[in-house]
Amino acid sequence: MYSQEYLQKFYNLPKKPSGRIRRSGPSFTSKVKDMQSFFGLNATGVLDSETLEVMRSPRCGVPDVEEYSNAQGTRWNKNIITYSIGRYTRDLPRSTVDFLLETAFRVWARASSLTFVRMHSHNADIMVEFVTSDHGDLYPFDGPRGTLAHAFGPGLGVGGDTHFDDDERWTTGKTGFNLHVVAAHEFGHALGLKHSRNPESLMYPTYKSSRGASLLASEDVANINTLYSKFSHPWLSGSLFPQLMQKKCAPDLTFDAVTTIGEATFFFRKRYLWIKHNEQYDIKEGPITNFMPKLKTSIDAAFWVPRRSTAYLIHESIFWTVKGSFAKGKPRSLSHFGFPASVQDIDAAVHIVKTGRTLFFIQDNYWSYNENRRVMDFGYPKNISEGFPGVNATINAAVYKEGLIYFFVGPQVYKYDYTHKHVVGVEKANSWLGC
Ligand SMILES: [Ca+2]
Ligand SMILES: [Ca+2]
Ligand SMILES: [Ca+2]
Ligand SMILES: [Zn+2]
Ligand SMILES: [Zn+2]
Repeated sequence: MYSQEYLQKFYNLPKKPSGRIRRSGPSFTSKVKDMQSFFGLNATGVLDSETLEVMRSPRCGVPDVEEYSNAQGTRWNKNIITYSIGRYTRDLPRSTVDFLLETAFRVWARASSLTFVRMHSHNADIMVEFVTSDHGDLYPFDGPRGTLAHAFGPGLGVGGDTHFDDDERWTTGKTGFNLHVVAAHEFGHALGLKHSRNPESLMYPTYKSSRGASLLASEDVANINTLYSKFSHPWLSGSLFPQLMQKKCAPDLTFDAVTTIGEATFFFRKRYLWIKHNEQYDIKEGPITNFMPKLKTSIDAAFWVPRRSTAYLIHESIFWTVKGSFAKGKPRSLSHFGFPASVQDIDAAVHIVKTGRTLFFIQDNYWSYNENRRVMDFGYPKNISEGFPGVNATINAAVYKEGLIYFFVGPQVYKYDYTHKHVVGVEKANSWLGC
């Protein structure tokens, strides 16, 4: 009896262990009415053909009404949300899946102050997986059609996780099911949005293959901004931090710290942050606390160890660890790396993937930390001008990309070939921000 199962799944019709519920019974009829009024049908409580047609439409697996027992959080308490893709579908090439999911996140990023950073980590906030039937949560999929996907609301563990039924045929177009459209809907749930009764809304429960180019209705834009309003533009809510607003294209702009984190690059200056998504032109910016509420200080140096999916953000003699998600605990002391107590300040830090070393720059000197053995290398500190011929200045920030180290010195960046030990180019620091 499909309608009973439908109402149990999506309208909280109680399951009777003794067997079937009478279709003429009061609880069943009232749930049919709930469903009919949700979809704008005549709320007769009778399973007419129109009602059955809606019930047979492919749809999202998230219920249309709240389960009262479910007291999970309704939003993330941060503006940087990380995601990671676990099991892929075979319906599309991996790179296509990557692109469709990334652009589905971008639908929400464009409409809000949220930003999404892709990681390759099991600790990411939103784990995306293609799975079939029973897959480890309490909501097994149902083969072709019916339920297409579901997502958990914000929270720890399974919170935010998004599952696609891989018994569907996932596509980029109007045949099968369009992965971009379904993913954008599910990510709405992963951010804390509920189903909408408005057929124009992206959060309408049943599948629609064609939608406007932006996917979002004005209702969706309003809802995401209501949910995350506290983080949207706090510096506009008064003139509390006008000094935090930065002009990224000022000719003398310098950075305190630069690092990749997942597939994005983070630029820190005082208590301000720019986040540039690699391969994308959109840049998110704002006070650091906007993105990471715990970080109420500036960042002196930062580095990323891809193998551990971990970023280290250093302020004076302490550092924070960002592992997978941006909601991690307390800062630790720099002595963790084996520095003598006299080291209280780091100018710049960079992790070299090729050698497994993290280099710390302090005035004229640098230190080398072995990340594999987790000890400081013997014989350091050394002089920067000896280790890096051509670099004779205090380094503000450093980042490693594709075999090159980029040294930020004042408003300039020295592109450094670490293998051949020489500077191969100089560019303006803020050219990285599209200036
Ligand atoms: Ca999660
Ligand atoms: Ca299905
Ligand atoms: Ca610095
Ligand atoms: Zn949904
Ligand atoms: Zn699931």
